[in-house]
Amino acid sequence: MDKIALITGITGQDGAYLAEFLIRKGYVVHGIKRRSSLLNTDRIDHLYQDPHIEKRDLILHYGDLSDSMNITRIIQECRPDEIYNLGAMSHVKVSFDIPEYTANTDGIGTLRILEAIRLLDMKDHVRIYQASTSELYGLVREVPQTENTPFYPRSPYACAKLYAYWITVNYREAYGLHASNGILFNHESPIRGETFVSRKITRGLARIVLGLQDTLFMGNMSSKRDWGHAKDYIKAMYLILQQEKPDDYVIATGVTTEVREFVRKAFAFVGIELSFKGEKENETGYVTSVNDKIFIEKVSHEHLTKFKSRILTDPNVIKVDPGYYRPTEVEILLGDPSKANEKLGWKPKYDLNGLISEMVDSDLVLMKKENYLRKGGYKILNYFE
Ligand code: NDP
Ligand code: GDR
Repeated sequence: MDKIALITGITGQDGAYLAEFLIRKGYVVHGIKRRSSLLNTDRIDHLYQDPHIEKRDLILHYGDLSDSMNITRIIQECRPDEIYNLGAMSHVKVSFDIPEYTANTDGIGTLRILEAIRLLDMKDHVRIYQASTSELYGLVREVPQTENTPFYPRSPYACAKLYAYWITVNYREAYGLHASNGILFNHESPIRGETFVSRKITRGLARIVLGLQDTLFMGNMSSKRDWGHAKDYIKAMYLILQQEKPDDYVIATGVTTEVREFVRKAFAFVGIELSFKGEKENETGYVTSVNDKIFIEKVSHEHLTKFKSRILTDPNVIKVDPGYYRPTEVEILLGDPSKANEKLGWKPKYDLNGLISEMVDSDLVLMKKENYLRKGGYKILNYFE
């Protein structure tokens, strides 16, 4: 019998990679997608199968983590062996604008799944992965952070995830559920949501070099993150559920980098050297030199000439908009993945340079397409945040 997995948040970055990974392993994957006025299944389109096909390995259900009956019914219908709870309002800054919704989805949503399993008497049959986060460490109590570092959440998102973390532990201890937390540090990819900082940078860079945008406005560039690749991190989720005993694991690379340095590295991939000057909202990132050969190879000769004349009038490609600051910031995250290394045998394949170069290349392809459409007189989307 094929194993059955249920993924909440299957339309998101991690859900899409995990679904592909599990299908390749022979699983039948069920996913929960939200009703939306526009199609929201871009990331899993390549996995989609016509509902009229008989033995499908991807089956989507309409649902929402705020709807207990819906969640209970889906679990009852598909009777999964493994549940990956990845669904969440996952943007830290946005959680300050919609704190109640975030608590309901990210916090109580987890409880709804756990209670459904208890109610359906499936606790001996199913294993649950909870998408916990390094944001739990917030105002960090120690560096690096391990499974034993105390939590200090700094946003409504992190507070909601704190509840989800502990209710997962509680159901494990109280009812013997095979329920585990993966405390994942930031992980990115070419399909990362456009408003997270990594993707905002690689997308903005691609638009700037192609003349589609003049400036990239950033928030706090001094914060530091431990960035990995989502493809590595979804493997850790799978490994966590293959363990005989449920447990909680930090998943990280063990390297931390400033946002400012991420910007600098991304621009260097297309041959642009940046320096930064000024303080806080007066800080700018300006072009100090351009390597013609790399620029032409990655972008084009035509755009090199245009970009060079543009920086003669204004070399400042990065500016700060305090609108992107958060009321409370998480300044530094650095994970110690020793436990995952030892117990799961998990090690990331990508380093930061590999991640950034893949993201830059992918966004260049995407924005070249946009540029081509624009030149042909077709409408292209605005990217307002
Ligand atoms: P995304 O934002 O890319 O995806 C979130 C998914 O959750 C989407 O499928 C979204 O649907 C869905 N969702 C949102 N609200 C609801 C709801 N009310 N009911 C059901 N589904 C909902 O996140 P990631 O893939 O990056 O992250 C996956 C999980 O891991 C999240 O829980 C996140 O908080 C957590 N996490 C992520 C980290 C990272 O660095 N990426 C690090 C640590 C934890 P739709 O597509 O319709 O919006
Ligand atoms: P984060 O990711 O908050 O760590 O949460 P994000 O990429 O949004 O921010 C990382 C850091 O960059 C700073 N920053 C900016 N951030 C955004 N989004 N936009 C900007 O313009 C900008 N300028 C600077 C931020 O202040 C922050 O310090 C992500 C999400 O995926 C969560 O769901 C997940 O739990 C954590 O990672 C681990």
